[in-house]
Amino acid sequence: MGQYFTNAEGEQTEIDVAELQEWYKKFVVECPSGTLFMHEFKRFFGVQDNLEAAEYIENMFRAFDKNGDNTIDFLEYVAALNLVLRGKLEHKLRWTFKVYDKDGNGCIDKPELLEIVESIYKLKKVCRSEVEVEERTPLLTPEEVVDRIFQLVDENGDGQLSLDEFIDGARKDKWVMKMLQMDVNPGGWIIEQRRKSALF
Ligand SMILES: [Ca+2]
Ligand SMILES: [Ca+2]
Ligand SMILES: [Ca+2]
Repeated sequence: MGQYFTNAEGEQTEIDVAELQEWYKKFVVECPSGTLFMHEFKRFFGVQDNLEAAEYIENMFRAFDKNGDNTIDFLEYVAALNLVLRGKLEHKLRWTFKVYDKDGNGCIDKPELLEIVESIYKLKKVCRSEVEVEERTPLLTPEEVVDRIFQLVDENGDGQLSLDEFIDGARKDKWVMKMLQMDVNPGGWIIEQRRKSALF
């Protein structure tokens, strides 16, 4: 027996009741008002004083906040966690696309991608991720990463990444996937933050 939720793709996903209760317990303990504001969200991730990570968290918050009322309610919280922790690759890529597409016009342009790549770089340093260490090749600058992603992914060369280009590009090219996976796989990052946080 489980509770059904509609995910970002409009599909029904089943969530185990016991797990849901566990999530809810954590949610109400940390968030008695039932809605999560940006500053609380940041506190849960322990980044309220970390300006470098703040931008990434703000993008993530916007992607979690489906109805755009600037708070995250329990359903949005569950939908987001369910996607991040268990979603299929394509769903994660769609979610990532939404995080990257800051102005929400349905395309990712270079400044949007650069902003994200830069904040991921800083964040990864902050979190002492293995991502950079495991790379034997010299680390590209964020600008170089963005240029290369556009070269590989912007198929029609219009300087914008559409959702289809984004998903196809990530699937076709291992390097692109890896670069995007710094964020495509926010699950790993969130699980890491979870240990430091009572909320997740
Ligand atoms: Ca909301
Ligand atoms: Ca955009
Ligand atoms: Ca394009």
